[in-house]
Amino acid sequence: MMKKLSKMTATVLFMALSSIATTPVANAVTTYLEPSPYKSFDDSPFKGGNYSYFNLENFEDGLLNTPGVTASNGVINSPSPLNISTDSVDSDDRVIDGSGLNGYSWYSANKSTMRFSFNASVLGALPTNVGIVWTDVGFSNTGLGFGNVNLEAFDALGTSLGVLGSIVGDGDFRGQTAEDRFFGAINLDGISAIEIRMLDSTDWEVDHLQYGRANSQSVPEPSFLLGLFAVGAMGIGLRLQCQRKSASKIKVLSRTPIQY
Ligand SMILES: [Ca+2]
Ligand SMILES: [Ca+2]
Ligand SMILES: [Ca+2]
Ligand SMILES: [Ca+2]
Repeated sequence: MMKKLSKMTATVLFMALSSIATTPVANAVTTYLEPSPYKSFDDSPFKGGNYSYFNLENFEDGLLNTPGVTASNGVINSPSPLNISTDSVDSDDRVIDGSGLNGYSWYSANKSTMRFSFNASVLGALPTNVGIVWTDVGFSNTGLGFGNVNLEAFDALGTSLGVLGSIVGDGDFRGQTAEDRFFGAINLDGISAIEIRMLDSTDWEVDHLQYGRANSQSVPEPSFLLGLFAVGAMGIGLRLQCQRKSASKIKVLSRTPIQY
């Protein structure tokens, strides 16, 4: 009888450990990157990372057509002699000269919110790193050319992963680029959507939507597994409790290189 119970306990423990070792850790910490100046993809905090895929939509073909993403709102803003408000990322017109007038951007078109949703089936898995460059605001309740930007990311179930907010703008609705800012979020469990909002305006632009899946192991360390054998099943409960507690953890980083 005693032998039978021990065998059963060992089997349960083995199954629990197998499950933990092969399932990504749930509720990873979300890191929001503090808005940073951006004149070309060279300024992206995501550049140089190790990804299983990475897509950059700069709208220069006049389309939102990178794989696995759809937008709730927005239209293409094209360069033209008559359109003095187009505000692309500076480098997209092939010269970093303080102007984005001759590139393409994505315009809010009378909306305060733009939601970009990612399709895990098309992409293979949800992106872990998502960023977008805010490039301009025109009319705003805060004042012409100024406003408040919020970035909110959502997990695979559509639950909010927190909000990053910042006042932006240079007081001008034309194509200057010094005020352009990168907003980004990282969550190793995957991001199903982002919303970028200007609740004080419906007249604003973004560019360089970028999203990739980082190649990073998110399974427990071998030392953790060894410790678990020592303390038995009670250790599993404690570990899972710790993971649940970390769900609400959000970090905001200033612009630092991301290492994977
Ligand atoms: Ca495109
Ligand atoms: Ca330029
Ligand atoms: Ca562009
Ligand atoms: Ca700008």
